Amino acid sequence: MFEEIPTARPETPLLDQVNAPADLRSFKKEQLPTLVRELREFMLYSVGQTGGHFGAGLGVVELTVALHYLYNTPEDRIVWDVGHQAYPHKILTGRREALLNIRQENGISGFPKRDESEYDTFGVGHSSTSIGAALGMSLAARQLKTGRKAVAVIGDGAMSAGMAFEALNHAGDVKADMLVILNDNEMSISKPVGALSSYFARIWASKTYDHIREGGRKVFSGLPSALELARKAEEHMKGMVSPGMMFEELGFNYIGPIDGHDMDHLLTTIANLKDRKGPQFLHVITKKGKGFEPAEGDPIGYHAINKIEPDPKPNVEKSKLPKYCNIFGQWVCDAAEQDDKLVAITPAMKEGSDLIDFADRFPERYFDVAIAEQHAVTLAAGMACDGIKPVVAIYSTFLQRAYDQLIHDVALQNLDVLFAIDRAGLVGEDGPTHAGVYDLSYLRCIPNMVVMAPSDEDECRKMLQTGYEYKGPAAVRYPRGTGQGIDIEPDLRTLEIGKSRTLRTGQSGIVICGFGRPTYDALKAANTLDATLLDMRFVKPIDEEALLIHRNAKLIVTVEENAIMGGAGSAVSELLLANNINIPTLHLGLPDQYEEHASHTSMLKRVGLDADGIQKSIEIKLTHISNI
Ligand SMILES: Cc1ncc(C[n+]2csc(CCOP(=O)(O)OP(=O)(O)O)c2C)c(N)n1
Repeated sequence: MFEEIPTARPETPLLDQVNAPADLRSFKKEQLPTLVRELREFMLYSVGQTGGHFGAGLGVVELTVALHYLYNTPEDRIVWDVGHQAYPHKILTGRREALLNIRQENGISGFPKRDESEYDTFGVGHSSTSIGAALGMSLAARQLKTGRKAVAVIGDGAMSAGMAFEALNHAGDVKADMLVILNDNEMSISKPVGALSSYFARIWASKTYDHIREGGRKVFSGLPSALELARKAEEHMKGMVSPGMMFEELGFNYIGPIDGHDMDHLLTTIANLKDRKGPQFLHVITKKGKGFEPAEGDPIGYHAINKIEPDPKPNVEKSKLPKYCNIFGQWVCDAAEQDDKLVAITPAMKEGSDLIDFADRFPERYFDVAIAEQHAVTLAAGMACDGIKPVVAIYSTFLQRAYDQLIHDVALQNLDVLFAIDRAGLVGEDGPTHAGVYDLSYLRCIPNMVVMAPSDEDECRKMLQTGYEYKGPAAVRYPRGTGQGIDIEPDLRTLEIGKSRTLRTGQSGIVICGFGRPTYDALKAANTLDATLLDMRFVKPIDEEALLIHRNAKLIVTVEENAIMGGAGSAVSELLLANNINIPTLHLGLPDQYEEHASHTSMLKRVGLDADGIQKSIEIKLTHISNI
């Protein structure tokens, strides 16, 4: 058991010999426990150097070694769900040194990625896709007769999503040759919720059955008629205790639960399952943060860690500015104090969305629905039908999962639901899988929606209250990270819907329309260029009046941290066009490509959304205009 994260690179002589899983497969079984120890220590050291996902990877070290030892990877396909647990997999698949740059600019991704390595069979980041993807691979192998095997490794948290069950249902139906490994650590990011987690706990508790079953398998293996007999006895048993019955009903052969840190047991069981026909389901119990004492004791706190600073300076205070998620966390408690109809819904992101206080103070009005974004939105719709005012706290990137529910269940019926959309914009080291850069485009085309983007923390609080009081579907999309250091009015004030504010009046004829966070960077550019700056506040309804006043502007510039296509800038152009106003416009935002991970500051610079970039783009546009 490790008690500290090493800050000096540990000696890992055995691990150093593994440059690909084929090297690992040349080891004797007896060497594997040493390899496991070295892998765990190297991972501790490496994540300490870079920061990143921590507990989940430590929990699957034995499983990762066993899978690469037994399967012929990359020919055989291992699909990791979410991918936050794939650090040991990356280390064993030729990226040991690269791990020291994980999530850094130009370094490897924090998640499996197909164009990073042939061992990364499927790109992930969002959860609950592994079974569907592995099933697709298994059916491809069937059709193309490649003989390739497919394994999905999915956590108990990720298993709570509908997608996982849709894929299980299908796999059973087509009798796919595939293995699903449920990595059950009794944790999601926080404690998992729902009947499914209680179900897993019951299976885990039914040790007697497990022993009989395992014993039966060992004794009768190789004797077909006896095996048949054992199976009958097993069916009988299931009638009494029924662990794993649900998966058997879906057409899977359920085995487990087994100890996922017992290397011998893992190797024997997986080796047995590997060549069996039909859908196989192995339930493995592991400990999140395994092998590192503080993480075993605090799996929530150690889900992910920050880089360990080599020389921490106790006097250098971290930014005291509140994060946007804290602005939301405070507002939702204040609003709940005033209105007992308010409920808050989160799809498994209690900590990330800062609903910790709310859950403590208003437990009966707090709903963690597990990783089930679609359900979160439809649940809110149902509540809104019957007099409750739901606030759905959801990350922009995860709301993508619930788009139909947003349109069909909420907006089409004009239901009174507030969406507090966090992590809108670029999200730095988390990279393109988690970027919240499409929401303005996908929200503004939905009838009935009010869509707001705050430029600072005080605006954010007011917009939340505005959306809350608005009788219909409303969304406030705010970024990851901290505000601008603006004083926050403690009262619950609202804004007039569809009204912008003018932050600066300039004489150059340039009018900049800021949407959300980049507005303050645009202000710096406006100062230099003597431009007028509107903080538009509302992407929908857009402030028509304010824009039409500037019908004779020399140049209208829009700035947003969203895809340019279909975003807030498009709304401005549509309005000008509809009013037959033909003046030069410039849309600044994100280009039509995925932005690779880096620090947020560096990404903004790359896409020209920092103050300098905004100014330069305007200057270039001005030269084009004057050349016409
Ligand atoms: C669709 C989606 N919603 C939410 C998340 C955020 N998220 C990342 S990991 C995680 C918990 C996953 O729990 P589990 O599958 O049990 O894995 P563990 O971390 O416990 O190993 C969540 C909610 C996500 N990645 N994708």
